[in-house]
Amino acid sequence: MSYTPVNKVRIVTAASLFDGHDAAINIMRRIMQSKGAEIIHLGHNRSVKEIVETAIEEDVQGIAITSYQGGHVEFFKYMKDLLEENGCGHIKIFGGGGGTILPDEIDELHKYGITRIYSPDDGRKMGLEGMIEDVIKTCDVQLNGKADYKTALKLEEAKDVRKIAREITNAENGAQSGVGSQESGVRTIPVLGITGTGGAGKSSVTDEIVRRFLNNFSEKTIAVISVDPSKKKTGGALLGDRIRMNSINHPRAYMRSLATRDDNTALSGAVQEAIDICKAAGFDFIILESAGVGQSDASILDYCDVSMYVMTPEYGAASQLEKINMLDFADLVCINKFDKAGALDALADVKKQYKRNHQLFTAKDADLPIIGTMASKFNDDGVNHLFELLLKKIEAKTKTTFGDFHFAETAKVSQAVIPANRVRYLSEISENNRGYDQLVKDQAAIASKLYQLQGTLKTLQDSESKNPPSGGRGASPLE
Ligand code: B12
Ligand SMILES: Nc1nc2c(ncn2[C@@H]2O[C@H](COP(=O)(O)OP(=O)(O)OP(=O)(O)O)[C@@H](O)[C@H]2O)c(=O)[nH]1
Ligand SMILES: [Mg+2]
Repeated sequence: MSYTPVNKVRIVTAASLFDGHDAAINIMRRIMQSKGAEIIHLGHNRSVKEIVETAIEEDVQGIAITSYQGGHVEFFKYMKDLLEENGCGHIKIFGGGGGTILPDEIDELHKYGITRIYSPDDGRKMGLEGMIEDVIKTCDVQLNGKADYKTALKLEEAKDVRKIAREITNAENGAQSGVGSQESGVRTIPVLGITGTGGAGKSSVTDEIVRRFLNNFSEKTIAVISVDPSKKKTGGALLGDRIRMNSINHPRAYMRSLATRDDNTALSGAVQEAIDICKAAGFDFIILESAGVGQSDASILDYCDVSMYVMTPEYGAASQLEKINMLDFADLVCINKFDKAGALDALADVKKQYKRNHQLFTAKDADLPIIGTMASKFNDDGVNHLFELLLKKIEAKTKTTFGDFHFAETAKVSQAVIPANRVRYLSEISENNRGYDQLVKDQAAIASKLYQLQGTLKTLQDSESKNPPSGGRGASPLE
């Protein structure tokens, strides 16, 4: 009979540094999710430091890794060392790497304190499900309670993220955090709520905002609370937002992923407490990312001071825009993936709809808080413009400034590295060249025929001049 965990099991998964072999860990994490676990997946090529920092910030029970790159003994031992050094030896480490991890190396790693490395033999005996049940059973421990760590946090972090993480775990599991909803002192700590359709680029935009915030305000700290959906069928969740967050591994940044734990919402029931905990910890700015939402969801508004709706140019027909609730309320609308065809038309349509919703019929298009962005492009002008508007909105709505900020004069409009009308440029060139090649071939065939005819004509003329027809006018062979 399959094992049903008593506690919510949260596990960080990744493939090791310099390792692109991610098929095995993707299989393992999907089985874990199907057994009700919440998986914070980091993808491949992840360093020990990134993985340990994530495990501590996310307050997980376990880390599960595949490693095929050959450096597994050093990799797993360093992971154990780093967890112990930071007072987090309770986080269990699991791994596998098929035949690349030899039996005596597995013994060595187990003796060192790695919870379990699974060999191909284990796979044969236990089956994939058996191995995963073993991982989940071992991780099925209660994490609630006061975090009492024996050593100070050695990782470079502006705050003791272990304690913040544990308070959020307590809130998620229904225990009182005791933080309350008041802000620390009289400071206003702005909360930006980001919502939008699934896959529109909410996390990518969040990452770009975090990067600009950390680069521009060298003393300020930021917390990101990111929500992804739980599956109704299994209770498990893929908390995948961290894959997009390349700027979050920073001493002044904290990130926590939350599963909705309810199939009908875009947010977790612990969101308000998580925000209060981050405020009490003294972060200067908090971003809340919701799970992907449909047209009607606007629940994020209850939790934030400034809200942003992220969508893409592919929303369907213009009439679909009339149904989107957030176009009534969002302080900023971000049309991401502006590199896609039809982006400029989408921008014009959304602006038209926004004007109707807000009765702003005489407003200038340029003054509307609707920006086209390409979050996947480095230093995108659209995102720069979005960040500038965001700071202005925060100041206007919460009277908070983070410090001096000089806006660089940018084009304010996203320019794709390859503009939409040039996306097919290379195939157009090759189509053109192939067409030209064909034309040359056809012309050459015609020329060759003509040449043959000309040759025949000449031969006949030559033979005629050598043997003129005797008497009278002979018929020319060409007549
Ligand atoms: C599939 C594969 C690839 C695919 C990877 C696809 C992908 N996205 O993952 C491709 C073709 C891309 C590839 C590329 C390369 N590969 Co390759 N690859 C393999 C192969 C055939 C299978 C690995 C695998 O995924 N197995 C499936 C898993 C589920 O089974 P398993 O490995 O037996 O693991 C068992 C347990 O350990 C356990 N387990 C494993 N992980 C985990 C994790 C957890 C949490 C748990 C609970 C259990 C568990 O589950 C299994 C149960 O039986 C192996 C050879 C082999 N036959 O094992 C080589 C192998 C790993 N590759 C190898 C090499 C060298 C490469 C390349 C460098 C080749 C090259 N020169 O380009 C590149 C590197 C790619 C990169 N960027 O890192 C070598 C590594 C040698 C070494 N380290 O000493 C191997 C061993 C082949 C060989 N004999 O030379 N590879
Ligand atoms: N073409 C293009 N792709 C982008 C852009 N921004 C993000 N993406 C890609 O879109 C995909 C989804 O991005 P995410 O940032 O994970 O989107 P999300 O809205 O957070 O997704 P969920 O949280 O799962 O709803 C990823 O593959 C990104 O790399 C962009 O400007 N242009
Ligand atoms: Mg996301």
